Amino acid sequence: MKYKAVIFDLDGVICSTDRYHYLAWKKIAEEIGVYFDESVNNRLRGVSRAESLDIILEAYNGKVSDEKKRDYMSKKNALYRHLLEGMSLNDLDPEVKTTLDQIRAKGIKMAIGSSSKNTKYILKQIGLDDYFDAVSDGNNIMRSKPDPEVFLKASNFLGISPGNCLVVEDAKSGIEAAIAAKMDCAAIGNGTKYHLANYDLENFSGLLDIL
Ligand code: B16
Ligand code: MG
Repeated sequence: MKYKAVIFDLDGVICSTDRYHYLAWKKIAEEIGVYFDESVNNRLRGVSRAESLDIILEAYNGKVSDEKKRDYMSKKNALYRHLLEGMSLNDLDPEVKTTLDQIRAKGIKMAIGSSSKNTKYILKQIGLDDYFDAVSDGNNIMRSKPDPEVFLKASNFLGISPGNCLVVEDAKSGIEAAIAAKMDCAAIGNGTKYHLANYDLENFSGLLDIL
């Protein structure tokens, strides 16, 4: 079997926290007074908090100090964490959990590869803390997607070479990161519209047809 491991993106793949990123950034964009919609939000998928703010500020005429940027980022994270607090085991789609369990039953290793610094908290909220064989996230990388670092670290943590890993992604930046890591990629949700991945999944359980 070609794939010995699957590396899952978190926000927008394992759970719908991409919606919470959108809501929190929308509030910040309103405070700054710049236009923000789903298409701007799609450019934030997979990129770090600081890079996300820079993308939002492209629409701003004027200079924003580093101190003010830190302020916006910490406000955004507080809004986002507040939304995460309301999450529970019910926010894990049964289709996702059943599919993960079936992948595990095949003897395939599983890891998370997320740009988020909130990964551990989110996994706890949906009851998946301690579920994955490895977690590579925003706390152990220097460069976020489309840089391959987060996925290469995940494959290293698992002890499985990149050529035997399949990445599952909803972000253009994430698909590009998988390609740069020389890993195959299955796109889902927003990620399918770019037709850049090896597979475009209609739903999460479609993974079982690949593995
Ligand atoms: P945080 P993923 C990414 O997570 C999100 O897609 C992206 O929108 C966010 O800016 C980034 O995490 C950083 O998140 O502010 O929680 O550290 O899609 O790579 O799982
Ligand atoms: Mg994502």
